[in-house]
Amino acid sequence: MLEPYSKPNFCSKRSVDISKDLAAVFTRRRTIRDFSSAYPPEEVVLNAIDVARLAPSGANKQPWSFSLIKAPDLKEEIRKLSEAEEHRFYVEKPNEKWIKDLSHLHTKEEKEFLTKAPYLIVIFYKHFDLEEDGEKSTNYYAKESAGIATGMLISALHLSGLSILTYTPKRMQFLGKLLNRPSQERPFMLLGVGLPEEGVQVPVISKKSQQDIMTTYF
Ligand code: IYR
Repeated sequence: MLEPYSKPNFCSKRSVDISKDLAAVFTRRRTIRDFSSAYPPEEVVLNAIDVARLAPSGANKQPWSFSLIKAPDLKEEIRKLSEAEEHRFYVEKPNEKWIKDLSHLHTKEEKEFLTKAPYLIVIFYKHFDLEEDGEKSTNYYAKESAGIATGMLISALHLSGLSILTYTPKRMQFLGKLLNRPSQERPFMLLGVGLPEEGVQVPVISKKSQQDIMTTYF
């Protein structure tokens, strides 16, 4: 079935202005590792997840789920299991090259943000859905789709004035178990969400220029 498309308003000059403004706004997006314990309104986070839900996906299967966590005991548990995983990553089975590549970011095995950030969001992807009769219904490009939805979520949070930390412990199956997710859901990423701690500092990094990352075929 088809229906008329209610298209967004388009005006050349305005579009150019908006695209310029967005580039400036996103230049100021930075990963924050130290969160203030202040709670921004829950509604902002819920609205951002409402934006993510609208992302395009393979065959419109929407192969994702979002767990929004505020409960302190659950955050404690996530931190405990994450730090055990990070201990393995940094100390027990260190990959020296990987750790060297991270050194400029000042990451470490302690993950205070998991208990300090007011909200944690875990994004899951699903290669299939389970119908009520137990039949499997295949999803397509599940990881790519979850990636697009996560990008839209991060953008919506940033445009709403919140900061985030993208977190992916090397093995993160424990998140599905802890959050009681059905077995077809695989953790994709965890986001710490909130406001930056007063006086927070971020690593000096540079981004590749458009010239570095784009080839034109006009
Ligand atoms: N999971 C570890 C290591 C880590 C890996 C990547 I790739 C990063 O961009 C940052 C950190 C940690 O969170 O410390």
